[in-house]
Amino acid sequence: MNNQAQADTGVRKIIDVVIIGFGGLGMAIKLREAGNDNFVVLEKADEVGGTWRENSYPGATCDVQSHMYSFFFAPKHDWSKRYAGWQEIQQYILDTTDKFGIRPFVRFNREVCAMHFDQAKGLWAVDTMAGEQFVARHVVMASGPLHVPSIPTFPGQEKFKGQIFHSAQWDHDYDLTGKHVLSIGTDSSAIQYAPEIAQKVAKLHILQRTPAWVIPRDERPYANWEKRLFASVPLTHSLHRARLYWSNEARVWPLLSPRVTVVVQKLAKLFITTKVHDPLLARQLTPDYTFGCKRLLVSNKWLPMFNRANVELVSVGIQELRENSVLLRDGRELQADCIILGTGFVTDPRIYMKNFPCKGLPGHDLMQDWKSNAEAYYGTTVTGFPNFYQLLGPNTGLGHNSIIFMIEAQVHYVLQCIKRLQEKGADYQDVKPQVQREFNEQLQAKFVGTVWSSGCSSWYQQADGKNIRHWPDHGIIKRCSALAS
Ligand code: N01
Repeated sequence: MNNQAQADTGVRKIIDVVIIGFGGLGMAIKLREAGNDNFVVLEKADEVGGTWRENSYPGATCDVQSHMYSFFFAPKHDWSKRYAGWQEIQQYILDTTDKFGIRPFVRFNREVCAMHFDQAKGLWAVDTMAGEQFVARHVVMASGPLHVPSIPTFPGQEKFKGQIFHSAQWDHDYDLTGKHVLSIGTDSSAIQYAPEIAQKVAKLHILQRTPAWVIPRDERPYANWEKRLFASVPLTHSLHRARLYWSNEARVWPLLSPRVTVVVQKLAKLFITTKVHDPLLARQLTPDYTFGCKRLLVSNKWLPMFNRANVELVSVGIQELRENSVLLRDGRELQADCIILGTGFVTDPRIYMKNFPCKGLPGHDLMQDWKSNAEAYYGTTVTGFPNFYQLLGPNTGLGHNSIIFMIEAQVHYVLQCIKRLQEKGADYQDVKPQVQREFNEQLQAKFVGTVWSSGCSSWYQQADGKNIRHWPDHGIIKRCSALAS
């Protein structure tokens, strides 16, 4: 921290809870609801929104239904369609922030650069790049796991005269109309933007390293009468949410049970062959790994896009970039005005942390503790880091249902921890190493026999193959467990 800045601002009063990142909106709302106004939200940017502020590529949509991708305690009755676009989701976040009076608690342009726990005082000191230090009893890390774009470089890149940008850093000033575009990656982001830009570019080459399993999207707009009904008869909204919840929850069966996987995988193959006219192309787009082992993609537009005359699948890697083209490893040279990187995000075990030192009890630095193995208790509390909570931490991802649901369960758990500490009158509480270890042993045992243990590799795993991303069970069980702990 800058000494001058520290002298200027001084050390702040003790705050009860510092929330880092705007994934903590639900946490902030629930703290207020519990009568706790002694908290701040540190936000690195100048506006709230997180993922939905940053990912503005064409077609950016949530692949979870809007009524499930919103807080139970902050419903929006008038979602325009089943899967809202990023603008509508971002507007929901802005509206919810204001509706619950959270904006005054947000400190914008405060990127956290270090934090450490003072054991003698039982307090966290949180330093920001802006030069302030916030001293707090509790810290909730809510900055999301996928935030640093993974940007590959290629031989000869310095010669390339065209445009290169990442899906999460979309260049909206660059007009793709009539351009020759090479798009790299065939996962969640690429399958959303590629069908949109295919309609305006002259040529779109899609570079595929690994095909993805894609399932249909049950999309439709909501009629005005439905919006009015949801708003005026809350029970109908609750029933609609319940229906969506259980239909999503049903999707976990193929992931947990190999026998069901086989059947669903056949249906997914059928989906490819019915949507892609060219049988050879359909084969190239069919994964050779078990359905659900990597993230399942939801789209009605991705597969039919390959029937377009101006779209071509490329299944070999890049040899080098040239001034106006890309040379492939098979010797083909593709004209290219623009390269779009749908290449995802940096995903080592520290994805759950920002790249800054976080020092807990003596001998504990989270960047080191999680260097090769990210573990937490219920994905939330971490041994050696008292009064520290992580939203969407290790093994809290759901492949089949809404992460907002997981956040709600975690927020409830954090509130319980805070209340318990107050009741005990203690300075801090920490998860016993043995409790965390046993929890994680049981959790990892649940992966055995599921699709996630079927051999494919993905960013769900750390170097030794251990899955540190997924909750290997039903969402409902997660919720009950989190509440009981
Ligand atoms: O990134 P990804 P994403 N050369 O890492 C390929 C969330 N999300 O941005 O599979 C060639 O999944 C890579 O190939 P391979 C969601 O959690 C949510 O698409 O590694 N190819 C893969 O095809 C998601 O999981 C929504 O062989 C390269 C792709 O690029 C997460 O974001 C929407 C390469 C990267 O896929 C990330 O999705 C969008 C290289 N050098 C995203 N490097 C919702 O709707 C990478 N690839 C909620």
